[in-house]
Amino acid sequence: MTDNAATPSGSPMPTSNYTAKDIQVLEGLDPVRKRPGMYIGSTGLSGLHHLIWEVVDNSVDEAMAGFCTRIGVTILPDGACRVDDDGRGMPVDPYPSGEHKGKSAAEVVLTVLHAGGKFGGEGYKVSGGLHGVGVSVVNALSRRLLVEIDKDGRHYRQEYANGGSPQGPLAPVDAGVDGGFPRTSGTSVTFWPDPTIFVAEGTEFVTRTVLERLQTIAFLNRGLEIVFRDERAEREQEVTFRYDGGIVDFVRHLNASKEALFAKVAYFDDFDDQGQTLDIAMQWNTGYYEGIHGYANGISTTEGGMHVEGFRAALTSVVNKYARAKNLLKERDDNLLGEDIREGITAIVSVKLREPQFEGQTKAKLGNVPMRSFVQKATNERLAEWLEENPSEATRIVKKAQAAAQARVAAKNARNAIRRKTALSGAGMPDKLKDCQSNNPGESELFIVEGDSAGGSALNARDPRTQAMLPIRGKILNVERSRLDKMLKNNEIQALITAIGGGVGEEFDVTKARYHKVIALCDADVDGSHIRTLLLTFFYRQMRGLVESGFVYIAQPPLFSTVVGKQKVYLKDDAAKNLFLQQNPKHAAEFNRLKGLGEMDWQELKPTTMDPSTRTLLQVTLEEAALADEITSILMGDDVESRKQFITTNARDVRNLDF
Ligand code: 0RA
Repeated sequence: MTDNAATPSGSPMPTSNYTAKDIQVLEGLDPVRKRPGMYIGSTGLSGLHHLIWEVVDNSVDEAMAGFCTRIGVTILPDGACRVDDDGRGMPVDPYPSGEHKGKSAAEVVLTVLHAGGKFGGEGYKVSGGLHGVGVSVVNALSRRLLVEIDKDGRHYRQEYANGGSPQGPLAPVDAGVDGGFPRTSGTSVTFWPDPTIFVAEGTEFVTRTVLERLQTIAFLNRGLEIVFRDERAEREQEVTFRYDGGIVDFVRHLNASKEALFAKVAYFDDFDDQGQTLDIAMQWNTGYYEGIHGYANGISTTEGGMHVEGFRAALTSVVNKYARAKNLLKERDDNLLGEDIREGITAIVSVKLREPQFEGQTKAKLGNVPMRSFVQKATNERLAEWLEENPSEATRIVKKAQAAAQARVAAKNARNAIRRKTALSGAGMPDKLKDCQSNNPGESELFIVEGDSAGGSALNARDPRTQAMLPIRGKILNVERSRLDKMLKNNEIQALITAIGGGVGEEFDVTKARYHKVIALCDADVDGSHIRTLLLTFFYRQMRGLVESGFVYIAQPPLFSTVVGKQKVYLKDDAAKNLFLQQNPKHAAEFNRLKGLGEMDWQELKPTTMDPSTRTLLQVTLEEAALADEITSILMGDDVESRKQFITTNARDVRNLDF
């Protein structure tokens, strides 16, 4: 097939012959350079990395077709990216006739928009291409691109410059490619992203981004070996991903920091007569949150879609049917709800299909309607079988769902009780709350104050017109470990919910919040930081709208005071103290370390921490609250190993834990 390749005898054609074609090619790829966003989403870092995914997807397609076992992704010392594989090698034979007569198939793939995949007759059944834009887009957005193909004992190469202009034809040469591993056949594509395209955020690949995506690809393609190499100075490293368990390993990986409900991972796959496939793996953990991760052709569908809908519907019906059949659910019992069954689940629902339609806000929702019944039918049959074959695991699943159902009912009762209490007892505000006089949420602030003694000086320091105060005693209940029902029985939490006034959980309504600043006022020590983290976790999980609206703040009481002349100066932290010393090198007076809010009198607390005209507040972003949540999960969750590891790796940087 290849002896009649592009040019006989391997002598490169003179470049001048290429000028006319150059212009054609550049015209062909012109739309890509004019509107890169249309093809790769953006010209920021996400678009830059899109180039890698596009090239890798071609090699993954070759792997899915059964011809490739290893893929190398290398960031070269000069910042280029090389993707090589041990597949059959891109086709090299010349087009016998037509518009592209005489050009190699590889050149057409690299220079003609949307020419990928479909050439070579058969093509692939399904394509992993992100939006299938093809490798010519990568060529168009690179200042230089080198393709090397090993095939039938020959090594071919061709180079492009300035957004896809061929510098000669594809031709066999003597020297072999310096790829990630030895091979008898395969393809390498090395590209140098064009800095005139990726202006805003540059052309530097982010190791973490690449590693994460490659690991996911390896999980989704069982047995495929992906070798990542970073050859850039100071960050040399090599990482190999290969999962012989595929998405079963993926589920174990996701559950690794949690306590699994049982050791087995349920797995099944299926395909239809059009070559569409599904792979599903799942395991429950003892936690309370739902983690169903959908993929379509290897792309994460974070907004769900038809495949996930089909899975959820079948899961609810299969588990209920099983529970009835085994009399775990009695005749008089209500059916388990989907949310009860999904509590603590970790699942991967991976489908491959022709022409995926991506919809939704972020184009991350699978829209192909037939996928719903395909997944639903397969899950109905295969999961039912799995439950029959694994009765002890099946029983644990049902029991956990029943516990979740009970908790759901209890939580509803607890919520109703709080609501009734609020309705009955006048304004219904908690006894501990020292409310402000204003009824205008826009100017009202709620200080959540750690400890009673602190409450004393804060009470005097506040402006009673706009500043309310709620003292919190001890550590509020850790929300990760306890279900909503228990949490709602906790006095501190009840007081917090009632005081804020917008409800809790899914029903939380930020438009009903009584304060537009909710301020955590905690000590600058370890206990204070713990309470702060727990508060943020609570807001993140149960009053997310409050965080999203930017209504959550952290007060910053000073850690040091010192005297300058007759004036007392307060310094927020070590950094502020160091800066002060730098600016006042002759300063000799001692620094007082303020141990806690309790030690400050109200005359100190007011200007430094509470008076809006002199204080500084830290506004909490959703990301910070999410981070607090993550830290809480690790620090308070059941998995001792993760906790140990987290504390060990972060011990030197405790400030990161300190919100
Ligand atoms: C179509 C047909 C053949 C190989 C490929 C595509 C192919 C494309 C890429 C892109 C990156 N790596 C690749 N590996 C293979 C087979 C052609 C033949 O057998 O001659």
